[in-house]
This record gives sequence, C-alpha cells and structure tokens, in this order.
Amino acid sequence: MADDGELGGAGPDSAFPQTPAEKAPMRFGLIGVPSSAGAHGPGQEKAPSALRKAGLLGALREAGLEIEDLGDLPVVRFTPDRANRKRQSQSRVVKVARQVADTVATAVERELVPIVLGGDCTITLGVVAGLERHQADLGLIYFDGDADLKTPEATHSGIFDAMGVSHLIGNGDPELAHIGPRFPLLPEDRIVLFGFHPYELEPEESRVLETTAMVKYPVTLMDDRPVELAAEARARLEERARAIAVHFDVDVMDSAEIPLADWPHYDALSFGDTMHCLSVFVGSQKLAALVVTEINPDHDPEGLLVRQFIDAFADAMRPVAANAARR
Ligand SMILES: [Mn+2]
Repeated sequence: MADDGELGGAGPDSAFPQTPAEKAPMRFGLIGVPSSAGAHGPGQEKAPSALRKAGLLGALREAGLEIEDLGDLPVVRFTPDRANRKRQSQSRVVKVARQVADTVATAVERELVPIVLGGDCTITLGVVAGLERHQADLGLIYFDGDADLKTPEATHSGIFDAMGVSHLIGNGDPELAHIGPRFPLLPEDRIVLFGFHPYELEPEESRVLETTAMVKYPVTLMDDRPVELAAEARARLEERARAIAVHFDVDVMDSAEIPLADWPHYDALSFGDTMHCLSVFVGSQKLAALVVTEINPDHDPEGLLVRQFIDAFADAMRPVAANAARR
C-alpha cells in the first residue's frame, strides 16, 4: 500500500504532516454528536451515551489507541416538521452540522484525529466542512448501505438523512451545501461509495450514479470479496487525496444479523465482513477522521448488540493503533 511519506515536503498543513520525520504519533479525539435532527425518527440521539456507557472508550484504549474524550455536543432529538415537508428540520440540521464542523476543526488544530459518534448521517457534512478548514485535499470513503443522493426537490419524506452525499457534491439545500470553506464540499472523484444497495435507490439517484465521477462499489457486485475490494477502494482514494475521512453508517450491515441501524437493511454485508472492511479503511496512513452513524439504541434495550458492536469495532481499530505507533 502506498505510503504518503514519499510525498515529502508537500504542503503547509501542519495538522497533516507529510514526511515521516514530521509525523507526531496519531492521537484521537472522541466527539459525541447526539442528534437525530436529520433522521426519520427519534432514537439515534441516544447512541453516544449508549456507546460510552457500554465501555467504548476503554475498549479503544485497550486496542492501543491514544484517545482523548472531547465530550458530547448538545442533544438534538428528532421532531417532525410539518411546515417544511420537503426539508424537514432544515435549520436544526444546519445548526448541528455547523457545531460539528467547529468541534472537528478545533480537534484538528490540537492535532487530534476526530472519531465522531452520531447521530444521523447528516453530521458527516459537518465533519467534512471542519476538516477542510485545515486540509483542502480531502477524500471520503462513504461506507453506507445507501448512496444518500436524494434531494429536497425529488424527496418523498423531506428527511435530510437520505440526502448527505447530494449535499457533499453541491446539490440540494443551498445553506447546507455551503457550510464548508469550499463549494461543493467535495469533488465527485474524491468520494468512494462503498456498500450501497441498488434496490434502495430512487430513479433520481440512479440517474446521478450513471454519470458521476464518484467511485462506486455497490454491495451487489462484491461477490465474496468485499475485503479485497475495500483495499482496492482505499488505494484508489489514496492516490487522489492527501487525507481520507471515513463515514461508517452501521446500516451497511445486515439487519437480520445485527439490527442496530435506525433504518434496517437486509441482504447486506455481514457483520464480520463489515468490520474487516472498516479495518482496511481506517488502516490508511492518511486517515483524517472516522464518523460512526445511525446506531439506534432503542433497537437494543438490553444493550447486548451495542456491546457486541464495541468489541468488534475496537478490534477493527487495532491496525490504526499499530499505524499510530509507527508514525
Ligand atoms: Mn445509510
């Protein structure tokens, strides 16, 4: 796998040093975003506290990560927005994303790699916006059961949770699409869509996907080699971008096996394959942030699935700890 150390001397971005000699050990900052402002219903706002109570921080430290707890943003719970049927809770979604951007940027200024716990998928817009204040050359692995290419114009629900990628590439609600230091937030060729289900796509989304420069890995074309494809996807993005953010929506996993996701997906990646793919993605030397979205603790009243998730997640993060130690 390519090592960015060979790009020595490139760029003034002190938070993303490019030569081995400049590299400080990778340290992480945990940020909770207990928001379901952009979701289809309430529940996801409980995820950061459920993950904390079930021991996430300790598990990550045990896996070898040096990680500082930066706390949680204010709780924002879903409410239906009857006045804005095509853009439900637009102002709350924008407000949360802006808070996320500020918090992520502050973490990066302190040379911490943010691990952001959602919350619904719209928070990734804030993560990208915050990272770009310090690193213009950013790529994103969108590891998600959906392509999230719906727009307010064509939506049935008006729920922003299904519109994240549209806003990253400059479509949709102008205020939300303009929350970052650049517009569009990301060029299409800097986005890898990994794990989406073609059967979840609306006709409008399929049309966008036909002509987009985004790199596409639908789950239906992975056969029995998703982990191999994850390595390929990561390498393709590493060639193009100096830093890589990873968005991980737990709905990329089969809800029949681990029904944690707010919106269930069936015939999806197995829990095991998902965690192996995640491990490949976060193992990049260019890792700039990780976002975990869509856990709904209401689906797990005993907390058993959350604990199972944490064990596998911490395991998946072990290569990151190894990378960090090598830097
Ligand atoms: Mn999704």
